[in-house]
Amino acid sequence: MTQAEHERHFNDKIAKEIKIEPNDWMPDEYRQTLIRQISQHAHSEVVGMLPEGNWITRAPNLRRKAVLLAKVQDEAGHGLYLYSATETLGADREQTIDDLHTGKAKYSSIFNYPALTWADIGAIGWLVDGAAIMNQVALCRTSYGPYARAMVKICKEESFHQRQGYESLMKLCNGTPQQKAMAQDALNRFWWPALMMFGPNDAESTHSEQSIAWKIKRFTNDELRQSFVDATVPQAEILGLTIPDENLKWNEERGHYDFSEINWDEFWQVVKGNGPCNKERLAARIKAKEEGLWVREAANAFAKKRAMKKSA
Ligand code: BYC
Repeated sequence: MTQAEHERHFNDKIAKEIKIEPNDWMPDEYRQTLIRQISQHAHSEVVGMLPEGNWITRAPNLRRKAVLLAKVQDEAGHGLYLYSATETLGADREQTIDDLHTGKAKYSSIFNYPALTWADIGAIGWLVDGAAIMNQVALCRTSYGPYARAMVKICKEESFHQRQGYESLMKLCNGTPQQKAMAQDALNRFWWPALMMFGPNDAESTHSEQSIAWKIKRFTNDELRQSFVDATVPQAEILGLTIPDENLKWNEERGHYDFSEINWDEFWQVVKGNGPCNKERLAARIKAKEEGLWVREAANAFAKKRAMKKSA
């Protein structure tokens, strides 16, 4: 096939909602966009284990500890499916991880904020996993097969994560005044960073237009952010908590909540590496890679030994 025929065939598949699979011809920019987005998504899952992992030993009881442990393990699994999905596009996993460690690759801004109290763990489940689901349910229909299929399983688990966070906050909100105040404080600190997870405004989003044309993204950043606000405000009301935005108001005409402008300066500062925990997060990942070297070396040596035995 000529280049033009390949392109026609590819565009035809996208138009007919036929998934693009690893061995199919695809434009190089489509491949690079997917490698960028999926690897950054994988990094977010793995770095996302850090703020919560920090609370496993301090969970208030055995049940909460078991649930948190399971959630953090799920995030590790999500990272692994997603790194595998990038490998189906020809990316080298080692290189992908090095790009995170050198600061070349991004990961979600949200994980550069600290989890200061136990209520933050509830708020992360409710808001951070809630925002993640809003974005990821749409990605179950993304045009690249391995990414779409990974997202189906990930969304099922994220849904449990969101519920456990909400249930944990519900308990605090029905507890002592101090516990409720702790929940409110967590909401105050996590609300705006959660809205930032959806990325820059559509006018500032460099990749959205092309990614939507290729059906990698199904909705724009602002559309998903609005859906998240609309779904989350009633949940806050049930908890009896106040969303920290004095301009938050139901707009009858639009059929959506209006809300204040995000502090974009803060967002870009965090994305550029100047958030409260950026340096700490990367240092933790680099340390984990160095300390795990002997495991990878042992596994490789064992695999080599087995292969030699087999061929003998
Ligand atoms: N943080 O053109 P745009 C989770 C970057 S983890 C940092 O709109 P795009 C979980 C963007 O990369 C949730 N950077 O980009 C885990 C681009 O820079 P580059 C993670 C951001 O890709 C543990 C530039 O800004 N979810 O679920 O079209 C516990 C311009 O943006 C951010 C995913 O990764 C940000 N928030 O749209 C709990 C979902 N936003 O790459 C939960 C998959 C934007 O040109 N990813 N940037 O250097 C996506 O859906 C899209 O990549 C985004 C951004 C909507 C995030």
